[in-house]
Amino acid sequence: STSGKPIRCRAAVARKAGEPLVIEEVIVAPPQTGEVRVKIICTSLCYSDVTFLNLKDPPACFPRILGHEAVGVIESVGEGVSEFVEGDMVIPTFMSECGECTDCKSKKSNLCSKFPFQISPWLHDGTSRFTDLKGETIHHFLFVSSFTEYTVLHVANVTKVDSAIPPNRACLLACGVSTGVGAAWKSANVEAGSTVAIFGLGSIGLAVAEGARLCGAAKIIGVDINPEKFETAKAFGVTDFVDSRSTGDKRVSQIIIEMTDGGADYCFECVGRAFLVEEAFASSRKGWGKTIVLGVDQPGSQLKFTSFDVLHLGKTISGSLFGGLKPKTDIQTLIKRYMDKELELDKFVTHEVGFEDINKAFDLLIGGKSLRCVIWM
Ligand code: CXF
Ligand code: ZN
Repeated sequence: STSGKPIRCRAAVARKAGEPLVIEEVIVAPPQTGEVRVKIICTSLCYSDVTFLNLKDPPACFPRILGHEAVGVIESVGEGVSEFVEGDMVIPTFMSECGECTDCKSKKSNLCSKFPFQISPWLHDGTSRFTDLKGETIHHFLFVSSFTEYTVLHVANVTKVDSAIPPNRACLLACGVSTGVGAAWKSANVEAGSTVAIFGLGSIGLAVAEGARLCGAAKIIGVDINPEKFETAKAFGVTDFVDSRSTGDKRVSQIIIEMTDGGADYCFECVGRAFLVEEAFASSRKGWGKTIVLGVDQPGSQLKFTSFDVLHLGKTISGSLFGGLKPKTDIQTLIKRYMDKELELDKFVTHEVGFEDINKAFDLLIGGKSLRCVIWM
């Protein structure tokens, strides 16, 4: 058995900003107290991996093992771990759930305060389990680092899953699809018959549509600069489309207000641009309109809205990480809904490649050719 010993295996290492990942051998230390070592089965690529590969200034950090949408099997457990045994199928998550803090105990929050969300280059204790063959430390990413045959995770970042779900579907639930579906289901709590507007029809926007469709939304308006995305979007429940590049002298919000007789009940920003958040907020209905921010903008980006809107028009705006989902309970619910053929995960997987072709997955996503590309280890 490999338990208790360092493992030498292949990893795709981000060595320099903007450059292709380098597949090389690395050493993965055994799990420490409260940790597990996981053999990755497959991982998919999320746009955040691209964002952090391209980043030149902090929180950029190299060399680093990126990847955070994966599924794997427990290879060994550290001291004090009773939640998992060797052979368990698990999904690593960038959101932690200690189960004991005020946030974990509240059903209103998924922001664990014992192991807070951070873009840290380390595990929670400020150290790394990865070294290269020259002895240099390799950094972690989002407490997951899945672009490697083996990784080490804190148990607060691991959810056990039923091995009946195919791995190339399970991995999607670790980030993008759960974030979008969760935003509609948990953060917004979209009701049957309501109207929804989604800004940005990438994987996250389409996952919001899928969530809104499951919640029984009557009208789901997709907004994008690329009208070609509408055909794909129809399969995800989008019923109407606004091409934001050809609205004449009208603002997108004016068009949505006309389409919804006063504004959409729920608006979602899935791009990460402040002006689009403002447009989404302006598109939401007075009295009860709710705007949910999912997109990640540049650090320090500011939002502007009038106090009239907030006070007199009774609108609300909020954000959520991971769609407001609690990893250890809500991923199970999403798996059940996939198994019951309600949640459609298959349509998100547009490509699959072997680990040696991981850089092709990056090219496909950056080129707008893929939704989710599964990378098999
Ligand atoms: C994101 C969440 C928001 C900050 C950057 C990372 N997580 C996954 O893609
Ligand atoms: Zn992600």
